[in-house]
Amino acid sequence: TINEATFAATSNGENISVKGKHRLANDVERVVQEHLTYVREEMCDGWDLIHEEGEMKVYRREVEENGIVVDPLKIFHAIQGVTGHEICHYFWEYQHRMEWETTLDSTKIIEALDQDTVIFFQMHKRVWPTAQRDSCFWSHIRCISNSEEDQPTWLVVNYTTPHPLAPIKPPQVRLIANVAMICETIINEPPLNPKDIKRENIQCKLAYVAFVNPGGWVPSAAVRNVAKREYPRFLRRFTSYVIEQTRDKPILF
Ligand code: 14H
Repeated sequence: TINEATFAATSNGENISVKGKHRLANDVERVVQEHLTYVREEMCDGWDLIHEEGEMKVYRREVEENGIVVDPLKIFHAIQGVTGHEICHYFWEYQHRMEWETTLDSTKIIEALDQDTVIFFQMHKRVWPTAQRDSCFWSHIRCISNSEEDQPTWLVVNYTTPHPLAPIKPPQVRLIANVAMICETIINEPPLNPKDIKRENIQCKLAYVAFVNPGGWVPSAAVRNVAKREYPRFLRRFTSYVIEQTRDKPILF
C-alpha cells in the first residue's frame, strides 16, 4: 500500500518522506480489527439461520434499539472459481457497482482518503413505506497476509461517516452502517507449479457482516422481511457477477 506521503526537511536540506496518515486512518484501523475479531466468533445463542441456499447461509440476530430494528446479520458463502481478491475488488470498485447493485439509485465518490480508502455518497431506492434513505461512508479495501504459505485474507469495510459534502437534507433519512466483506482463497489440489493453478482449483470462502440502522423508525416486520429477501438476492447477484466478469481473465491472487 502506498499512502500519500508528506515531506519533511532534514537539517541538510534533504526531503524525507513520512508515512502519511489521513484523518480517518485510526478509525479505519480500529474497525478493520474489530471485524477480524468478530468474524471468528462462534455463531451461538441468539443467531437464527434465516436462509440457506447451496453453500450460502444467512444468519440474523433480532435486536431493537429504541424500537428500531438493527438486527446484526452474518452471511457465509463459498464461491467456486474466484479468489478473495477478485470478490473484494468488485465489491469495492465503484465502476462496477451499478452493474450488480439493485438497491441503489446512485453512487458517487466524494473524497479519496488514500489509494485504498474512499468516501461514498449513495442514494438508496425507496423500499420502505417511509422516507428515502441515503448513506455516506468510508470504504476501505485491504489485504492481510497470514503466513508465507497461505493465501492472504482480503477484506472491504464500509462504515458510516459524516461529510461536509453530504449534509443530511430532511425529509431524507441517513442509513447508519458498519458492513464488512471478508474473504479467504482456498486452493484445492495445488499443482506443483503455482502457474498451473486453474479456476477449477480455487474457491473463495466469504463472510459478509452487516450492522445497519435504518436511521429512523420503520415497521419491524417490514424491515425484517425486506432484509430476509434482499440480502440473499444481493449476494446471489453479486457473486454471479464476479464469476461472469472473471471467467476468461487471468486469476487475480
Ligand atoms: O453491501 C452492500 N452494498 C454496499 C455497496 O453499495 C453498500 C452497503 C451500505 C449499505 C448501507 C449504508 C452504507 C453502506 O455496504 C449490499 C447491500 C445489500 C443490501 C440489501 C438491502 C437490505 C435491506 C435491509 C434493511 C436495513 C435497514 C434499513
